[in-house]
Amino acid sequence: MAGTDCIFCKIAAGEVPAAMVHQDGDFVAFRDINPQAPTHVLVIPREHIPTLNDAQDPDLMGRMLLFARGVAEREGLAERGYRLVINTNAQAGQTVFHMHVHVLGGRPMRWPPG
Ligand code: DGP
Repeated sequence: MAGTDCIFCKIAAGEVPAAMVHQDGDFVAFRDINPQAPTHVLVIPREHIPTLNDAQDPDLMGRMLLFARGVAEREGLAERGYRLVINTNAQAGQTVFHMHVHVLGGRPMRWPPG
């Protein structure tokens, strides 16, 4: 069920515009409004799952990971390298409570992340 007033549910439904990258029946990929790297794409499940802590379906989560990998491939990042990030809850900096995978690439990444 869609989260009422969830911005990412609205993007998935086409009710709020976003720079779409790729989508299928289960997932949507669009460009982050506040990019932190030359390529910064968000991958979301169409299903409203607030955080990774709420995820139940291992098949859906596995396919989301492979979908994100496919986005990295489409963006030409696979060989150079890219980073997938799932911020979960406040201390990790999650601000939108519809779980999402950040696909970041196009510049060298530091470790550890801040
Ligand atoms: P996080 O901090 O992990 O919850 O990341 C949320 C990201 O979502 C953040 O990088 C900015 C992005 N974002 C928030 N609102 C919108 C929006 O309306 N459109 C797009 N494209 N990105 C958004």
